[in-house]
Amino acid sequence: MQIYWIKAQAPLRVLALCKHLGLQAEFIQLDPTNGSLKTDEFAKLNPNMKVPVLVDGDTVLWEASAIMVYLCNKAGSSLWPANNPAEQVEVIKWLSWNDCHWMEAVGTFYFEHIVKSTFSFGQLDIPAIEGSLPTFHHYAGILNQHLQDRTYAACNRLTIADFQLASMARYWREAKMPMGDYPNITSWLDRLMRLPAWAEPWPA
Ligand SMILES: N[C@@H](CCC(=O)N[C@@H](CS)C(=O)NCC(=O)O)C(=O)O
Repeated sequence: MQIYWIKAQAPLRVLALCKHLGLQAEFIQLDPTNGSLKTDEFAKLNPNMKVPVLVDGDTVLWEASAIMVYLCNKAGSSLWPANNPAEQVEVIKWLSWNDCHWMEAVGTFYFEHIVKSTFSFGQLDIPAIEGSLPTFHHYAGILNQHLQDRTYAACNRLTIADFQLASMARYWREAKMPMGDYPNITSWLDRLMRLPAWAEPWPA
């Protein structure tokens, strides 16, 4: 099994999960600054020209959430509730909420403070950060309320929904996300950081 990655949040979820599940893979690091995601060869694996991409025999898969389900099925892990339709609905709700709403809420902070500095993509766009504040507070309030009496996002245990939701928010301190009013979110993020594979997801 091969996993293509760059040092960014979507592959991070997959790499952390792989490590957490103890799955072996060949990890192929690409570089978004040198055109290695824009080759014809890579476009045959993922026409979106993005990572993560998983190749396992004849299976070629893109989209981090789909890859996470694949990895859980391969490992027989309940981080994806393969045999429980009611729990699947709960996990998919949070995967979807992440992709449609939470990513938008935290994405500008993450892009401006983490992606730009990781890949030398230029100066901070302060108006963009300020413009994202209402969206941030709206959705942070919803997630904070949801986590009021919960240890994890779904199913009363760790699932792939936690990895999906936390992949940008984990950088809340460095990315200067204004989390002051959302202690349930920061406690949950700190709790996840106690998982060794989540704390150090990158291949050696
Ligand atoms: N929805 C996709 C997002 C994939 C994505 O945007 N990957 C980014 C890294 S987080 C990427 O490959 N960026 C490099 C580029 O666009 O050149 C997923 O969940 O896998």
